[in-house]
Amino acid sequence: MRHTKNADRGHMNKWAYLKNMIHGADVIVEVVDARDVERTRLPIAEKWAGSKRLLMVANKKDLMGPDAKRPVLENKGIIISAKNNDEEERWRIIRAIMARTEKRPVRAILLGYPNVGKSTIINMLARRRAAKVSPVAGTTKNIQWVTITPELTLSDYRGIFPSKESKEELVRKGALNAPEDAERHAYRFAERILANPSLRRWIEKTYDIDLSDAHISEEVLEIVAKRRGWLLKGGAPNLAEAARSLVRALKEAPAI
Ligand SMILES: Nc1nc2c(ncn2[C@@H]2O[C@H](COP(=O)(O)OP(=O)(O)OP(=O)(O)O)[C@@H](O)[C@H]2O)c(=O)[nH]1
Ligand SMILES: [Mg+2]
Repeated sequence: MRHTKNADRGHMNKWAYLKNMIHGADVIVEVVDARDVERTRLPIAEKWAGSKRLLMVANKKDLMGPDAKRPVLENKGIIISAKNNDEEERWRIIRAIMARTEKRPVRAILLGYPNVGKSTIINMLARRRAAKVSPVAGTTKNIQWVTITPELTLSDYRGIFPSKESKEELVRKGALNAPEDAERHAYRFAERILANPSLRRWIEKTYDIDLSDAHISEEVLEIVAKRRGWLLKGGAPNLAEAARSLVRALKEAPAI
């Protein structure tokens, strides 16, 4: 009994804490993935923030495929590529944040799915390596306030996602690391690759392989393993290694 009660309270606390953070901030920057805006939004945070204080920033523009449509953003949101450290983009974000409130100085918080690039945005705005960045989801653990201008202080926040989200969806979005489950996920991804011509072309280019003879997921993994020389002792392709590689590579795919 007691155990259940505590677990429930722990769950409540996580969201109550977030709600508190949102209420304490002047502006909430919702960072989404430019390749999949609709499915990387955070409805609960949007609701708690209210549209007036909310700025939507779609990151990883550089990973969008050539035929990708320009994402539709709420409320004059901004599309960027934080990795490029572009000074003009930097000012566009700062101005947009300042425009969301009349308060000075401004305290803003960055929210978003794990791995969408919140810490990269902090570093771009701070023009220095203020926050730790890595391709591993869940890198940021603590709140860290960084001074951007005399009138703007910013913090990122640990990556969050709705509690109903499935593990597979999270892995696909790069929001969950699942090395132990890589194989299972990779088989599903391989199905997507076979079904989606532009994704297929991208994988062929990335691994320098030809998938025209591949019809089932296992064949995709086999071709990847052979091309990379990942073989087991008897010479059979190391599908587990190929699976892990594929899951990693897909974080950079044009369509996620
Ligand atoms: N291609 C590309 N990669 C990016 C961009 N911005 C960030 N990344 C990469 O995305 C990965 C995650 O970046 P982080 O800034 O650590 O993401 P985060 O949202 O802070 O992640 P958590 O702290 O884990 O929630 C890193 O490998 C970054 O280099 C971008 O504009 N383009
Ligand atoms: Mg981070």
